[in-house]
Amino acid sequence: MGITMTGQVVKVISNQFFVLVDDKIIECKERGKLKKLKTLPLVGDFVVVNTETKTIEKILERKNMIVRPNVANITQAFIVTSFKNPDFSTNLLDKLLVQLEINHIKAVICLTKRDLINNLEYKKYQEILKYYENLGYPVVFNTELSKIKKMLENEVTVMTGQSGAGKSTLLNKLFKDLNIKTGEVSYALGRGKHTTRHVEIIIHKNIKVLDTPGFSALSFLNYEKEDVRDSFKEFLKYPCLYKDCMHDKESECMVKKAKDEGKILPSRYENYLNFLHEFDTKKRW
Ligand SMILES: Nc1nc2c(ncn2[C@@H]2O[C@H](COP(=O)(O)OP(=O)(O)OP(=O)(O)O)[C@@H](O)[C@H]2O)c(=O)[nH]1
Ligand SMILES: [Mg+2]
Ligand SMILES: [Zn+2]
Repeated sequence: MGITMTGQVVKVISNQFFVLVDDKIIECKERGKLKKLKTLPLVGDFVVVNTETKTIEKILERKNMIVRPNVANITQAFIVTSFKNPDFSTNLLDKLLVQLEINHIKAVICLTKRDLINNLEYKKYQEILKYYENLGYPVVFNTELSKIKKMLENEVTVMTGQSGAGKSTLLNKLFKDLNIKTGEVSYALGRGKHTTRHVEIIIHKNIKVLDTPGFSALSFLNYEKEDVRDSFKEFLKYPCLYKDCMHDKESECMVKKAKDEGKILPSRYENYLNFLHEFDTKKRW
């Protein structure tokens, strides 16, 4: 019957699951048992595998899980955000931050392509970036390699952000002479651009990083409006008369007052309202 061992899923390609057991990658299938339960293994999942039949027998309890990218058991996310190509978007940034807040995952804002904007353009962003930093989100540039490496130590970090933002480029710079144990990183070369096709864990000493395919849109699980509201951490500093205030059409709203007084970044409040109103049109977010 073979033996069962515990390992971590490091790559999934359609229904092939690459599981790291000790120092070896075992290519596994699952026997349909898990599919019936509608819980297929995700990259990052700890699973019990039968090393002889090469089947996944069981998924161990997840610490957390997010969608787009579809990964489990992460401790930190790097939101890779370019100033240009693709353009900086506070909307995407805030959407990702909400998702991470709801799942209690630490977020780091990692900026790329500073070289594509001039100092004058950069000035516009400085205030915005300071605001996020004050909220407790560290801000780093993709050129600060040793600082980034330190931040990755002893964490399971997912690189997330728009397609083309520079996630894979950063990882290549970080691990130049890395002999990746998890097998080769797969990139498709197209028009001078690397495009990641699937999520994969890169393991290097005490660092685990997940490279992920970028996205151009985001979808979320069924969250509650209230969870989205409470993910905007700064709103909590301005308690409203009514505890269930959604800071929308209500009068005597302290959040709106703070926004009018310039204490809340306008784009943060605007993005919040956009997200809130998406609930009304889509009934889910
Ligand atoms: N000028 C400039 N170009 C960069 C920088 N970082 C990445 N690039 C370029 O941006 C393009 C896209 O980078 P990738 O690393 O493939 O982007 P990605 O986020 O992995 O994209 P997906 O895999 O599609 O999600 C490449 O041509 C890189 O050379 C940067 O800091 N400055
Ligand atoms: Mg990539
Ligand atoms: Zn309010």
